[in-house]
Amino acid sequence: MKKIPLLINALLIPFLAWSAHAQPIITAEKIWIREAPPTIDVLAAYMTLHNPTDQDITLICVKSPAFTDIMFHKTEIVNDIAKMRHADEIIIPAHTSFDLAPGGFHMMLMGKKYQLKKGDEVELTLIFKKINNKKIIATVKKSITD
Ligand SMILES: [Cu+2]
Repeated sequence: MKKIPLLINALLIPFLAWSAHAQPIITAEKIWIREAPPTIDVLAAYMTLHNPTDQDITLICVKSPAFTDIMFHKTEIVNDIAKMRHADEIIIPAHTSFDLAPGGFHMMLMGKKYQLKKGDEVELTLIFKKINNKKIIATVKKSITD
């Protein structure tokens, strides 16, 4: 009988170590989607991502039940005209916050599957290189201060 607790411990300790390591370590705040007229199918999402770890973390894609496709864009001013440049991934450097905000990086939400209005909440799944996915909730707003 005395051997049983030892066996359980031997199984449990590696499991606990594994599950602690598998926790998402990125935090996201100020997560919002800019409200658009009903005829517009492409929206933009903004947020601040924080990486508290010693390693750079790479966001490789985002999925949502509300959109068919999500891409990363950066707005840049070229000859006084705002243009959007595609980015393959977003790197959040160690011990740094990364802002996705109007006029800079954003998530371009393509192919809206249903109407979204102010106050609605949309699930986004952030998919990272090397660390676990993280589900977050974005709120539809007219502006960040809305
Ligand atoms: Cu864009």
